[in-house]
Amino acid sequence: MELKCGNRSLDLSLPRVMGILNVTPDSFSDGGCFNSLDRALKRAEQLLLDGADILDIGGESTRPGAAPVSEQEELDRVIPVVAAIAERLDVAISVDTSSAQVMQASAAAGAHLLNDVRSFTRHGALDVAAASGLPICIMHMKGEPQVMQQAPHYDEPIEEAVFAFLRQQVIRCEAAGIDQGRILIDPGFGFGKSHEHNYRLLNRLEHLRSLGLPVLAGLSRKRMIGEATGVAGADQRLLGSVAGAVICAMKGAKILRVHDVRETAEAIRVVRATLKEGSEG
Ligand code: 8Y7
Repeated sequence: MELKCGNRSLDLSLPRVMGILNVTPDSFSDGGCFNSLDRALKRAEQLLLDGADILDIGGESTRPGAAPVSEQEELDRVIPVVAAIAERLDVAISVDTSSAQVMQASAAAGAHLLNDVRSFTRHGALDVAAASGLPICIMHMKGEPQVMQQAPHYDEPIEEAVFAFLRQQVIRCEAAGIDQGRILIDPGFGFGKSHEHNYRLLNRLEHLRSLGLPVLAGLSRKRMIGEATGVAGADQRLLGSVAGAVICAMKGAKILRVHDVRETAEAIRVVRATLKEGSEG
């Protein structure tokens, strides 16, 4: 299970850790501490030392209720960081964006993976993604971030809705010239989902594997974690988040998108050792 990522390749036979590198001033989880290029690079280096296999760089906050940023602002935040990391560090770079312009500039600056919570539905995004030749991650989301958590409702069981959505998106990607070997799928924890939806999806995560594509999952520090542990505050969700990552990895997720890389990587090493001795590895 090798994912070709431009000039790199990523072995996905066992789960990998993707570290989140936010370059937004309003990002809730790093308090906007890493805005300047220098600080972003330092943070990237640390994430690498901590055990990240991939860095996910994002300049637009997609948390519920977040304000959108202009395309120019996003370019200014993201591209210098992508270019600097591509030049200096030995790590796969993912860019979290919905903008075709940002995707194109990121690919040119040396990115290895395109991660779009809107599944390449914005104008031009799918074509740019196809032309980039890079792998992409498509994710289930219902509604837009500003409104998605207002009473999310599904007429069918959530796992069926997510499965059908992702299958449709895979067909759409293939029609645009992106073959399946370049597609990752993600259930989109927290994106237009209630507590029950999120946990039912987590409980049935292995069902997504029947689409035959590597699964990426992110539940790091999300509300669903705080709701289950009863611990308040996004900065108090470490243990719950690590537990969530371990569950996802045991259920077959190949990439875990997380804030707390050192702790998650340590836990995932136990999962890797376990899976290695089974039929899964
Ligand atoms: C996810 C994501 C976010 C996720 C993928 C947060 C950008 C919200 N969550 N991308 N992005 N999957 N693929 O709390 O779950 O980190 S932003």
